[in-house]
Amino acid sequence: MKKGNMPLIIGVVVIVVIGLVFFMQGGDKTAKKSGDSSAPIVIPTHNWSSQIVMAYVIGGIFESMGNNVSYVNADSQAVYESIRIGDVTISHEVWESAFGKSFDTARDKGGLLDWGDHEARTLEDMGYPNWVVEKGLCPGLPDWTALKNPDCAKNFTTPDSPDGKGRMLEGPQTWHGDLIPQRVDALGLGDLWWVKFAGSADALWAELAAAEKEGRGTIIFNWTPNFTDGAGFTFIDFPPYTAGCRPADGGDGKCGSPDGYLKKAVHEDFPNTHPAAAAAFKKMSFSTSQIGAMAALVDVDKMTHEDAAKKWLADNESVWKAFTK
Ligand code: TMO
Repeated sequence: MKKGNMPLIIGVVVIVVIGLVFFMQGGDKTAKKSGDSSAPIVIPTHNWSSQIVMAYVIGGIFESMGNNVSYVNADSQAVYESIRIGDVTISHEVWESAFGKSFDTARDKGGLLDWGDHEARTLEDMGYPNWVVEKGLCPGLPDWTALKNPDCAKNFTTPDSPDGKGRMLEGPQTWHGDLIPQRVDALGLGDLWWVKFAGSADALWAELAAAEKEGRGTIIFNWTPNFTDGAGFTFIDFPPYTAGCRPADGGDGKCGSPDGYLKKAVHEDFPNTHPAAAAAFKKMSFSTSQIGAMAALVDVDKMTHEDAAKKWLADNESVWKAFTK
């Protein structure tokens, strides 16, 4: 070997070693390929089934793109401030009726971006299983004025009812505060009805089963999309919602809930730190039947939220892979 070749050989070796180091870094951090940070995308979980399953569905989609994900259990009102300041990265189920006000407040302060709506529209309101009317327990429903009839209200009393009033079982108070008790009073129903808050979504479904077994009427808070879609549940027709009709917005409270959006939101830095994941999340849109199915895997089929998400992803590859392209 000629002495004069040494610098060339050393040069080639150095270039090969540098190339190998770059290759290996790229190999174990696949997110690099897309330009996304390896910092975890923080996804919140709340206390109703579709939201938790969808958290793992979206987390699974991000992971398939090479991203890191972490999950944090968060209060469903306070989460918008957490996203605004960057402690949480996204929200994938902003329900207009329950959370629209908290969402607007955080967006207006700056730091939280509206990332578009799902295809599904939403309704969050009081309603009843259809057998309540089939059994003649409250003729005239779903028109709310049927609730003014004392012969209706008496069929909804429970042992804990004050003065024998009919009971309405609202969801956890963190969802809507005093919205429903205020409405009951505003509509002049307070002498016949009282509102109890359930501790969890599961307590609502347990109430449906208990009332049917006991043959008494029941009115619970429920929503769509949910596993109860198409399963014989009817929402009560209250006077229509109009902007500003709620006491929290300065109104008299004599109104039902809106035909609402189901929105997505992100921290403002997300499109910079994770451009590929942010682009995929922007495209994500789930339908009423897709979201109902996510809830049913847990509430009907009794799967864990994580297993439900894995099954949903396995059964719907063509749906979600389109979001990542
Ligand atoms: C926010 N929720 C779906 C429980 O109404």
